[in-house]
Amino acid sequence: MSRPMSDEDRRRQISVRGLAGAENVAELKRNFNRHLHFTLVKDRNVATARDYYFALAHTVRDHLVGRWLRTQQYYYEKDPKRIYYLSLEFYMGRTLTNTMVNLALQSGCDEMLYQLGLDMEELQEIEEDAGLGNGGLGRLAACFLDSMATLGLAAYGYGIRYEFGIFNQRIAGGWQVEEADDWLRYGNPWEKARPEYTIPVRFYGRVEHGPGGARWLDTQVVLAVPYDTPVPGYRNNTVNTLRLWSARAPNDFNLKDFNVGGYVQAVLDRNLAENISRVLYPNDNFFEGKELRLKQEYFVVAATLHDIIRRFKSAKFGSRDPVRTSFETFPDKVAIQLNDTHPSLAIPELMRILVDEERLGWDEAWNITVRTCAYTNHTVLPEALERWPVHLLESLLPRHLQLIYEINQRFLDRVYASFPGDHDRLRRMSLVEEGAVKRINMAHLCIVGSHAVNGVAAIHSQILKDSV
Ligand code: D6G
Repeated sequence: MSRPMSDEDRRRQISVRGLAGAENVAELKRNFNRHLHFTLVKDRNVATARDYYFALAHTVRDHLVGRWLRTQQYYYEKDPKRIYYLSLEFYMGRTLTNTMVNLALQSGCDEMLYQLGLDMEELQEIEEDAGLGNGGLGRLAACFLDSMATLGLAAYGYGIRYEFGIFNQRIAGGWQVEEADDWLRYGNPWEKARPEYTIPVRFYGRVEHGPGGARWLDTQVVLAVPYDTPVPGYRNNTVNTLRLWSARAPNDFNLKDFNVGGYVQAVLDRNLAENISRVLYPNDNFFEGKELRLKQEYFVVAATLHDIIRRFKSAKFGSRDPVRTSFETFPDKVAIQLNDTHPSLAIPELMRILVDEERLGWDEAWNITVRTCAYTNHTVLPEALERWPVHLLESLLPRHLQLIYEINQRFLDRVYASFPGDHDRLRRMSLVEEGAVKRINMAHLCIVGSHAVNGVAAIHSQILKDSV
C-alpha cells in the first residue's frame, strides 16, 4: 500500500542517496569532464556510452583513494589483529553502484549525469560483472568483505585474479552454450596493479634433508603479481583491500638452455606459467582433481602467506619495535579463515615457513599454525570433497607432502593414545586414504590444523558435529 511521502520519508531518502548540493554536483561534473578528457582522451563529440561509464567510475573511485590510504595507514599505526579471508572465489559482481551508495555519492552523480543529459541506468548496465565465483561460496566471500569493512575490521580478502570468470550462458537452439567471460577486455577501473609487491611462488623440485633442516631445491618459479581492489564500508570511511594474484612468468622462464631458435619458443611457453590465473574452474560442489587447479590453490596460498608474514614483521611508520622477529604473538595478530578446503595448503605452507625458514621447533610451529587457522566447511556431499592424489602432491609440492605425513603421524599417535587398539578409528580419521590411488583428505587436514570449524548455517554446523 502506498502513502504520500512525509517530510521524514523525504529526509531519509536524501540521507540514503546522499546529498546532492549544487557545490557537490559542480565538483563531480568537473572531475567527470577531467577524466573524460585526460584519462579517456575523448571529448563529447566522440565519447561512447562506455567512455562515460569509465569517466563516472574514475570520478567515483577518486573518492575512495584518500579513505583507502588513511585506513591502511591507520592499521599500521594501531596494529590490530588482522583477518585474512582466503578463498579461491570472490563473486563481487558490479562495483559502481555499491561504491556510490557506500560513499553517499548517488544523488550527486544522478544529478550530475542528468545535467549532462546522460542516463545513469544506461551507464550502470555497461559495467562487467566481476564473476570470480560459481555461486554461494564465492558470494559468501564477497558479502563477508562488505560486512567486515562496514564493521571497521582490519580484514583482507585474498584470491586469484582470474582472467576469465564464470562463463556467460547463451541458449542456442534450446541448448546451453558456454561463452568465455572476457571481463577485463575494456580494462578494470576498480583495480590497482601492484607489480612492486610481486612475490615468487615455487613448484616441483626436490627436498634435501641436512643438518640445517629441510631444503626445497631445483624448483620452478612463477611470479604472483597483486592487484588490489578497494572494499568500502557503508558510510564509515573504512576502505579495506581485496588482493587478487595474477600469474606471470619470470623473465628467465624456460631460457635456461637458451639457444638460437629456442628463444622464441621459450617466450611463447611463458603462457604455461601464466595459465595458472587464466580461468575459474566452473565447478560448483564438485571435485575435478586437475593439476592446474592444485597449482591455483598453492599459488594463492603461497603468495598470500608470504604477504601476511611480510606485513606481520613490518614496522611501517615506526608504530612499534623495528621489526618483529618472534612469532609468539602471530596468532594474536593474524587470523586465517579458509573458505572451504580450497586454500587448505595454507596449513602445511605455514608449517614449512615456520619450521624450514624461520627455524622454529615443530611443536611451537604447530601450536602457532592451529591457533591461526580456522576452517569453514561448505558441504558434506562426497563428490565435492577434495581428496588430492598423493602422486600429484609428490611431484608438485614434495616438501608439503612430507609435512602432511608428519602432521598425520603425530595426529594418529594422539588418537591411538586416546583409543588404544581402535585401528578402524585410525583408518577413518587419517589424513591419508589408502586405496587404488592414495589420497590426502583435505577436510581432515583442515580439521586437524584449525582451532575452529564451522558450517555455513547453524543446522549445517550441527550436522558436522552429529554425523561427520
Ligand atoms: C593497498 C592500499 C595502499 C597500500 C597497499 C599496500 O593497495 O594504500 O599502501 O595496499 O599495503 P600493505 O600490503 O603494505 O599492507
